[in-house]
Amino acid sequence: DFPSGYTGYHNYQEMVAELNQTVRDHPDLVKLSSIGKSYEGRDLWLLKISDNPGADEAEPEVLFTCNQHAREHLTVEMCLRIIKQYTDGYATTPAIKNLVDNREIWIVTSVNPDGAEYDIASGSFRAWRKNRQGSGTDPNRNWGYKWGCCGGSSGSPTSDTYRGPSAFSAPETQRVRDFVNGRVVGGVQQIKSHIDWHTFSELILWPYGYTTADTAPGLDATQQSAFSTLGRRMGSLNGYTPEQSSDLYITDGSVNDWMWFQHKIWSYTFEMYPRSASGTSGFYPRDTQIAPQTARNDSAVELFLTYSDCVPRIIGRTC
Ligand code: 0X9
Ligand code: CA
Ligand code: CA
Ligand code: ZN
Repeated sequence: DFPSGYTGYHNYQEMVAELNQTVRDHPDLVKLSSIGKSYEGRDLWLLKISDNPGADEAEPEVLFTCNQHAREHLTVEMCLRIIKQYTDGYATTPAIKNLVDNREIWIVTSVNPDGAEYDIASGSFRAWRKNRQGSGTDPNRNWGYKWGCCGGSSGSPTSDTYRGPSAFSAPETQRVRDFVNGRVVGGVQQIKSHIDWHTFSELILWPYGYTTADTAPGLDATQQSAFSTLGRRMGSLNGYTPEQSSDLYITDGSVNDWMWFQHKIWSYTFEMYPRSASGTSGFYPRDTQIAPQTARNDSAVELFLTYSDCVPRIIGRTC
């Protein structure tokens, strides 16, 4: 389990308990389901937050995913924070109610529960990143757009950025892919925007990751401008640095590139606290950082949800 100094973090069982408690507290606002199982057979839980959550209403849908990378435990807390804000806040905060009533918010609190549990199983952190299939696949190099194209992943199974033997070879990315593909209703993708939460470096990143070019097939200058404008606006709220993801380094097979190219979902990566650290210590902030570092993103998340129906609206365009 989590070592001393970290017991405020949720392990898998505690995360599931929290999701079930949310269902008991707010049955009129949330619906909990599983999108399928991880490699080791853990359920990948999906919470929907909206008014009339049992109905598929004609409201823009938004997706948050957390914990693709095992050791990035703070991101699970971020998804749980969003859940708390948009359920407990519903009755008391008009802006929250307005967003919940006019969006369908999907949250996968842990995309990689096997890796996260492995990271803490011995009682001291293993600095584990990948899933637990064989020597481990990096989920964020396993997505199916430009998979393995460009030197932004490894073909070596022992590498921390191993892309897997084929695109979507990891059950975890398959399950999220199938859920997202399933949100195409009547030929129209219902999910309009997405944030994938990571740690660390305090960054807001947008596509593409596979190329350093600002525009590329499927991403024109107007779209790039909308991505960067919303990215910069969110960065001014949480103090993170906004940039194209390839400005950090080239990645291929990342979730953002697939979400954008395949579905035109406005897909960002947020890299949370801390800004810098030595070695892998940055993945392990004490639990006293959970409250401040998740609350820090409240206003950026609210702005994101506000524009999530039509991100180009932020540059005066219509959708
Ligand atoms: O390398 C990653 O997958 C992410 N950084 S992390 O330290 N959390 O591993 C960055 C992903 C950048 N996103 C894209 N290239 N789309
Ligand atoms: Ca609704
Ligand atoms: Ca809907
Ligand atoms: Zn990560």
